[in-house]
Amino acid sequence: MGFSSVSFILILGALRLSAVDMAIYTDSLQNSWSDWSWSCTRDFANGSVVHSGTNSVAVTITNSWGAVALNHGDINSSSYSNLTFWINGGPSGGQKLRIYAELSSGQKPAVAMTILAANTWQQMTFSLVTLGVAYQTNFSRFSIQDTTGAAQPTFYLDDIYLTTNSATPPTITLTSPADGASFSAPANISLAATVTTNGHTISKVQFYNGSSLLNEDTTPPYSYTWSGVARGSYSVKASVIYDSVASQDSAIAHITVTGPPPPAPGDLSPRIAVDQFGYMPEMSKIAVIANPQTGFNATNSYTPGATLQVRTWGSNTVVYSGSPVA
Ligand SMILES: [Ca+2]
Repeated sequence: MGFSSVSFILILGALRLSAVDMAIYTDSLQNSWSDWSWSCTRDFANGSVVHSGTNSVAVTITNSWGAVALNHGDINSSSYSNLTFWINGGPSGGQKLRIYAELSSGQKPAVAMTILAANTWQQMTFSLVTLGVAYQTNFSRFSIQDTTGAAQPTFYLDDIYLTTNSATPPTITLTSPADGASFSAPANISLAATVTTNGHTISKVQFYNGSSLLNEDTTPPYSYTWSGVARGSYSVKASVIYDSVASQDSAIAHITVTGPPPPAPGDLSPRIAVDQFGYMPEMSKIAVIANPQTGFNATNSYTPGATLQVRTWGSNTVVYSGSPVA
């Protein structure tokens, strides 16, 4: 067991170290990216205006809303932070373009691009968060599109990459309650967490009891008072949601709420006790809920509450709980 655990950690470490940028275009399309452009002419082996190497992509928009679009099978974008490329406005310059990305499940809003300068290479970098495709399993396409509704002069693209997500994720610390803390029932438990953003955009902090969401807080200080907690053992944690969709959990605090046990069955009212009758203790028993109208006990009645429980007499353990049905 120990050997397996160590091996697993080493494999994870190797994977992290091997993370690299993904080339989309260098001197040709790379890594199975393919041309899904429309309403434009494009030459993926243009040799006349090149940023690096021997070739660039020459693009001429020929009709309104034409676009150079590059497509790939579903990519898990969690490994990447930015889409970056070099672009040159060619002899004319002045092209007005926008960029938008797509998941295989749908298109994301477009982002305007700076108007291209003539005969000048400039690097444009768009974060996957801005493009709406960060931390997704099905990032599949991006398009650089005309925004004028008309043909546009030739421009050039080169060195198109998805760059590795090397950013440190945020950290979150559950500052309250402490692990191992004990409370008296009914408890009002203060949950609080601090977040180190590490440059990320924080959406909110969520507080959980096990897998059940208790509450969430969008502004620091992140806190919530969990009220009226009954006796029992609980595992609570905080989770930070960042960059719209990514999350990071705090350590779990294991807490105990102590208090007197629920009253013995004899203290409950109204109640029905099913006697063992002193024989056949393994047999199933039937409890009769009655509201006699005549006879010796006509003055007695029973109205069931919202919940009926069956308890073991000695330990008072609830072995069955249900709601009465008319
Ligand atoms: Ca090149």
